[in-house]
Amino acid sequence: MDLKSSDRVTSAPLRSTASNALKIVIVGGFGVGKTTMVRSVSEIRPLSTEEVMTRAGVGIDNAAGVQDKTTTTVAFDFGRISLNDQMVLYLFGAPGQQRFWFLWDRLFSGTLGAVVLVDTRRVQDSWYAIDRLEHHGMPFIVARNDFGGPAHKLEDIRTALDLSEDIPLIECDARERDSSKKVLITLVNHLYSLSTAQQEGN
Ligand SMILES: Nc1nc2c(ncn2[C@@H]2O[C@H](COP(=O)(O)OP(=O)(O)O)[C@@H](O)[C@H]2O)c(=O)[nH]1
Ligand SMILES: [Mg+2]
Repeated sequence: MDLKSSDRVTSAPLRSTASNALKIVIVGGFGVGKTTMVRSVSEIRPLSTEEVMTRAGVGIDNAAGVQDKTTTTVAFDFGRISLNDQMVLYLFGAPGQQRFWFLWDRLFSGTLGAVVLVDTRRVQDSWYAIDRLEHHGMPFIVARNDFGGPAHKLEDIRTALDLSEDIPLIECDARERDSSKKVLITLVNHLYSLSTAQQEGN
C-alpha cells in the first residue's frame, strides 16, 4: 500500500501546560470533505493516510459525483487545536465506508461528540453514519458541506435524513477555516446544552 502520510511535521508544538484533552470525530460518506475539514482547522499539519484509489475500491467506494477524487482515506485524519493553555481538542476524521466500521467502536471511546458531514448529492452515504452514531448513543450535529450543487433547503435535508428537531443542522464549506471552526463551535454548544439539560433533569 502506498501510504502518503502528508508530512509528519508539527508546526505548533503542544504547549507544556496542556493537561486536558477533548476528542471529536468527523464522520460522513466517502468524499464528503472530512479530510478537508480536519486540514482546514488543525493547527498542526494533520496526519492523514490517503491511499491512491486502486482497483480495491472499484465498485465499493461510490465515486459518483466526486470524479476528481483520486485518493481515499484508509485510516484516519488526525488534527489538533489548542483551545487555551490547558485544553487541547483532538480531531479525528473517520473513514465512512462500511468496510471500516469495525474501527468505529474503538474510535468512539472517549469521544465527546461527532460532526456528520453531508453532501446533498449523496445524502444516503451520511445517513449510514447517522444510524451508526445513534446506535452508539453518540451526540452529534450535522453540517451540509457546500459543493455548489442545487441549494436544498436545510429543512428538506432534515426530512431526508429523518433528523429530529433538536439536532443542529448547519451549512459549511469545509475548505474554509472559519466555516469549519463554526461547525466545531456548534457541536461544542450542542454538547453543552445537552449536559445542562441532563443536569437539570437530575
Ligand atoms: N466544492 C467543494 N469541494 C470540497 C469541499 N470540501 C471538500 N471538497 C473537495 O471534495 C473532495 C473530497 O474531499 P475529502 O476531504 O477528501 O473527502 P473525505 O473522503 O470525506 O475525506 C476533495 O477534492 C476536496 O477538495 C467544499 O466544501 N466544496
Ligand atoms: Mg478523507
